[in-house]
Amino acid sequence: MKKILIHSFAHFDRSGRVRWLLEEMNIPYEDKFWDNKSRAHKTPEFLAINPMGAMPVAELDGQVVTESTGIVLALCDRFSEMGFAPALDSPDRALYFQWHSFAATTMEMAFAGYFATRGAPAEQRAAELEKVKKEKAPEIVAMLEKRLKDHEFIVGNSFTSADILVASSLPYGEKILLEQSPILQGYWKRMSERPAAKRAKLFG
Ligand SMILES: N[C@@H](CCC(=O)N[C@@H](CS)C(=O)NCC(=O)O)C(=O)O
Repeated sequence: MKKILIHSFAHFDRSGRVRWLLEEMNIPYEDKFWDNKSRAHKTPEFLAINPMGAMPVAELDGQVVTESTGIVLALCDRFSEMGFAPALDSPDRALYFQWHSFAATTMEMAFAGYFATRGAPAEQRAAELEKVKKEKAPEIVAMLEKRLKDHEFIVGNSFTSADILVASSLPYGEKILLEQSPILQGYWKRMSERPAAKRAKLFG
């Protein structure tokens, strides 16, 4: 495979998921940073790459792939021998898909209203966050705790890209999920202290 190119704003956006996986895999990649302050992602140059005007984008062997989850899954497939996804015939495979989807849909959607208040007055943001805390967070925390109270990883007995998806979504909304759960805090510490996560600078 040619050198992988990752388009992103910086280390702290969803591109960190892709970088974290590549660091775990020890695969070299190149970063191309776009300036979100000057809205470089809405210029014709970037829209020609991704008409959604959103990061991250990966170039894999000349193919442009968007969506952080899609890129992560594509890399797990491409380098399947590295075991960052359970094998096709593994009993863990179904739960691997479940947790990928849980992070990319359920967790993302819970915070969508809050994300949409970016730039709004502080009181409006706080009210939106309070709503998430009361209405959505308890069931998400319960779901994650059910698994993580007695397991090191979100699926199976080893680290997979589902851990990347779930762990990278945990700090959403000023860390309100983590605040509510020592179990999630323990998982978060285990994941964020992995050397590859640190090299990816996902968590600052
Ligand atoms: N579902 C997409 C979300 C992409 C997304 O919204 N990216 C943010 C940065 S993390 C972005 O580019 N926002 C700028 C915009 O949409 O204007 C993914 O997971 O890659």
